[in-house]
Amino acid sequence: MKTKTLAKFVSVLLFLGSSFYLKSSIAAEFCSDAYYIDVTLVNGARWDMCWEQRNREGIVLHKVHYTPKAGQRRLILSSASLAQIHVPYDDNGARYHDISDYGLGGNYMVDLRQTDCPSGKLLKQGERPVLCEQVSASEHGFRYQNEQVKTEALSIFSVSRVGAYHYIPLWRFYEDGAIEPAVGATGALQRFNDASAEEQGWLITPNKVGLGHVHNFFWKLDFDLAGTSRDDVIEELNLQEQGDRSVLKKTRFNTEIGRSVSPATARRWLIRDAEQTNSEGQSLAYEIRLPQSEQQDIGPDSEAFTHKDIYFTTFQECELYASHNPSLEGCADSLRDFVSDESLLGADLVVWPSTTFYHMPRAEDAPFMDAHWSYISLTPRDWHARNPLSTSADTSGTQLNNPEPPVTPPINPPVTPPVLNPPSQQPNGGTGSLDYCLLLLLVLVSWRASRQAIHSIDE
Ligand SMILES: [Ca+2]
Ligand SMILES: [Ca+2]
Ligand SMILES: [Ca+2]
Ligand SMILES: [Cu+2]
Repeated sequence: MKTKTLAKFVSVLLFLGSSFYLKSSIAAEFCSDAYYIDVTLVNGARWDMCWEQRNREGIVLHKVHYTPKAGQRRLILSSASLAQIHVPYDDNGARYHDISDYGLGGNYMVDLRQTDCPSGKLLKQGERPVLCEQVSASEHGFRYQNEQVKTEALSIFSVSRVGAYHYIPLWRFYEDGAIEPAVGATGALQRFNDASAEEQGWLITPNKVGLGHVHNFFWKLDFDLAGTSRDDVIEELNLQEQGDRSVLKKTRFNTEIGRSVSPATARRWLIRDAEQTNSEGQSLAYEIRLPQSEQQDIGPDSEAFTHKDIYFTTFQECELYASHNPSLEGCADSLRDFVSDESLLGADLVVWPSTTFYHMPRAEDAPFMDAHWSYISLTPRDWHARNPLSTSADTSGTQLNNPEPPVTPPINPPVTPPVLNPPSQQPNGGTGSLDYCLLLLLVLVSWRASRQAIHSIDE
């Protein structure tokens, strides 16, 4: 009896020891424990990564790994950070390059309080709490008949004060592998003029114009899909009209290039591992979309890096910022010249997406303005062979040729007398009826709620 208890005790000790060893050995793989984030979400998906604080970029993430529920742990991003916040003003009185010329880290980084990070964990750089790690409900779940799943997302954010602005770089990591890099901008307006400048902004009090400006956000994403850096390829997808059909065109880029959004062709980009596949033989890929393409900043020739929305380059150690990059030892000054005709084949690729927010001040921006959010979208495409959140058998599309819709006998339209004056109340069920209004209201409310869920950060 005694030996049995002792053996049990020893085996428990061994188990605890080995799991501790395993965990710390993974952390020690790329960084020390203090800079290692390792979170398993409610349905079993896990995200782990290292972080670093730099004077210019602020928080830089390294070795971002995703493990789907009961799936394989794979590297997605070797490093990820913001690479510029470019803020040209309508009156041309200032054209800020906030990251390269000021910075998001060092003295610009704001120390966080626990109240800034409700039910989250503050991560410290030395003694300074600079990063908040939170887990919250996400809208990436699903429902089908009786099956329903609620999901969570891991959020990581910091706050930097640059001039009158507070920037909130935020990374959201979802249970299905999606990543949403975002930046919130709040604080106070930076520049004003009198009423004579009304065409370069907005009168926010009788003789005070808040000057209009653009925030161009650039990210530097070094994808090394599945841990291999030299077998990733870039493709652009465009949906083109051909008669009554739409055709999906895929174009592979073999040399460095800058590209722009194209809402009319639903343009998006894929970074795809040319070697490694999921269990169904499909290439592991991430899809990159720039959903906030309602506005673009195409600046003067001196700011040619604004002329494209996304750039694909080969990795160069000295290429750090989208603009005002230190041109030491022959390194180029901006994204425009990072694109230097180098071959993307067999190279370590870097993706530089951007998004634009035109900030037209309003009376409500004083004394402090609400956080306005800019974001891009990175979604797994065939990273899994099926939705990792469901265990149900897949019975969809078993008949690949979609059956013809059942033929219904033609109905002779009922003869109705012409109505001279439109009825004051619409018949039930038609557009404009109460049912329709209720439905629209419901859709609007749930859309607002889901948007708020993404971006609710208590400042
Ligand atoms: Ca790869
Ligand atoms: Ca290059
Ligand atoms: Ca790469
Ligand atoms: Cu602004």
